[in-house]
Amino acid sequence: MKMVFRWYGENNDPVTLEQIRQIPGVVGVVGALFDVPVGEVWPLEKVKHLKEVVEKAGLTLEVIESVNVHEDIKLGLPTRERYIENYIETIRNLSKVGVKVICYNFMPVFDWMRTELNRKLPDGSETMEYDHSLIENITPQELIKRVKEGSHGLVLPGWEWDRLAKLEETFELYKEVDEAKLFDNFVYFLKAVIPTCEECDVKLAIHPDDPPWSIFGLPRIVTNRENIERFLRAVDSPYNGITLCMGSLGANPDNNIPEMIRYFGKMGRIHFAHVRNLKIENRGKFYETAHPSFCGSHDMFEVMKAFHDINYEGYIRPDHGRMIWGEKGRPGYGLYDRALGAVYLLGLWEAIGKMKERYC
Ligand SMILES: [Mn+2]
Repeated sequence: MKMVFRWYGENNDPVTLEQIRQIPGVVGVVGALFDVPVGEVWPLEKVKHLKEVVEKAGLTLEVIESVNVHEDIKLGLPTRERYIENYIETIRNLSKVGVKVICYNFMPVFDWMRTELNRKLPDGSETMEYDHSLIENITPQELIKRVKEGSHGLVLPGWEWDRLAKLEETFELYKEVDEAKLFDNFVYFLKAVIPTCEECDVKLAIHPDDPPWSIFGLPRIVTNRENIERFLRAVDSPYNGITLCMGSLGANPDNNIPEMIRYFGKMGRIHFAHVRNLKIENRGKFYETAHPSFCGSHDMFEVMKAFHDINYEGYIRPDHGRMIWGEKGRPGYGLYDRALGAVYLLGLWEAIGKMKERYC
């Protein structure tokens, strides 16, 4: 297992590479280019520069999150061909600098979704919350406004305000796209890009839908074991894999996370993992907690044990953390709580390994 940490890039992240380098056990960053519009090719020069900056700080850049998929591909429009070609070109460019895994998602219109970005917890920390009953009572436009106001002026990943400005138009187009159609469009995309992944030795790792259910009537198809297995089998290549994000899948109590890790791990399809905890208050309502088991609804020991048992050799990163110790920054992506999370997960990993070696 390789512990990595998400970083938003020079002049785009209040957290520095030097700080990340000092978190014990973190070997690399999960990076991205944020100044390339969705659907365009990531230029080789820019990718090379990012790699150099990261390596100069003593860290690796082997995972990219995310290369976002253009809406026309998800909608299955004729214009998708151009965007698929661009995606293939981006895969090639990333392979040239040693990138091994690309995380992406196939969520219509919205990326990850929260209804409150700065909920105050009793200990004074701030965290993100999702409440489905709220989603049912506001318009997508109102939701976007809410997220924008809570983001402290920083662009959030997957929430490009320009793109979201054309919301009515996009919703209109999705009237023709149900889950079955979206699935077909997804498989079409995979069939087109996976051969290049095989050739370049870059693994695709889809991020599950967050939260793992439909919002605003839009279809969502990466939400549980059954539908994940379906597209893994539809394009049956080890390069067609997943990012096991337990924060996303784990918002639905019907998803058994350790069981999913064992199941997809045995298939050899988990290439990247987001490991974090959350507290489910009732079905459809949860907030993000610190990583330890006693803080949330998940047993993190069982999660890390499942990874250990499958001899997981891929990448893991701590996920959204709370804002603590007065830190100001991008919601979910402060330094301190994620650093505590990384070290906690590494502690579990060490204990599980040594228990097996010495006492079993
Ligand atoms: Mn995630």
